[in-house]
Amino acid sequence: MTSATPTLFSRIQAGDLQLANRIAMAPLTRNRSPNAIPLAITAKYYAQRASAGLLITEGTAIDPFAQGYADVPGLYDTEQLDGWKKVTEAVHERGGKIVTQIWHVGRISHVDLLPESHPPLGPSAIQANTRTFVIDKATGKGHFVPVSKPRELKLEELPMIVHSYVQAARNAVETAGFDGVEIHAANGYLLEQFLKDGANKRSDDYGGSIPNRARLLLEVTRAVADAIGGGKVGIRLSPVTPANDIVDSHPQPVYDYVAKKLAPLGLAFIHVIEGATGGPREVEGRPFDYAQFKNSYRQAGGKGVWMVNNGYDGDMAAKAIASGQADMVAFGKLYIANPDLVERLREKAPLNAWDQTTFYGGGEHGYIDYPKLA
Ligand code: 8OZ
Repeated sequence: MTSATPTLFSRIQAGDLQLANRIAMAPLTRNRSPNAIPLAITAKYYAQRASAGLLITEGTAIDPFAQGYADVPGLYDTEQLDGWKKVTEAVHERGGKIVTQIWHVGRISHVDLLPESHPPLGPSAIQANTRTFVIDKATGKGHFVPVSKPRELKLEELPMIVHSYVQAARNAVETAGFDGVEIHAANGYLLEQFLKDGANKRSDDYGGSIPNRARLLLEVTRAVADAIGGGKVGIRLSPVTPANDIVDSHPQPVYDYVAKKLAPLGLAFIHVIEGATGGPREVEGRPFDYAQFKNSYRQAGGKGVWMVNNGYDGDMAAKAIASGQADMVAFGKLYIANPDLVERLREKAPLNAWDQTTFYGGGEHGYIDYPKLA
């Protein structure tokens, strides 16, 4: 049997997940979960977007030390999981599929966001030159502040970090009803901080060589895959993003190594941010060969769906799928503004413009009030 060239609207199997099309909603931080609990408007927001082949939730903290921004949801206590259960039920009622992004921010946090004003946790005690979002308790207004100086995680604390990812993944699938998880290993957060030599200056088994720096990321991914099944697990990677002050001196061999080691884990998808997250697709001084990265994965036997992201429009996405450069495309800002993005792309209908002022924090406006096509 011959199969026709796939389009954005062709079905696809991603590990255990049967997806109706190749359009994903990218993970998008929205800061609308006070006390880390997803609200009813969050269920409505995701349900409105359920025609996506796959919804990937906003980054969701795996434990209290994983929190780095105000009003980000969690996966570590009952009320949070009850809130998420309503989200997954609403999405499933509309025939959608939803995974949650499991997230530890590492050094990108602020003492005001952490238990007992604890410093953020990082591979090394190096403060990032970036900011996080806090909400002033007195006025209720959000604003950006520099992140705090982290403390170096001790070698004997690392198994606890792995355990925390595993527990969050189990909670997500077994209690909250998610179809799987995406491990957040991108955008300058904990797993990428260990991976990249700009943030990791350790001299133990988790620093120095590429295998050492990749160790935590791979231990977490293996443990999560063992716990819930690799076919329910994706991972997000950003080889050259400058987001959150992250850099590696030689990203290509780092990511080719990671690709080879991920290949045997039977993952559902590999989600790659091409370029600077939410910004230019080319980053000055940081060349990277994405085709080589993908080949490294395929040549090592990796069968997961290759999902790409960053600045795609409908035409670029269609070309990426038709050419085989990618199996799926994740859209971020377009999904904030277009709940029915699948239908709009299919009909080549005009797209709503997004309103940047309502991305982070606030309520229904800019969240669940973008119109669908008539
Ligand atoms: C924007 C604002 C806060 C967090 C990421 C989780 O970049 C984020 C994030 C994005 O992955």
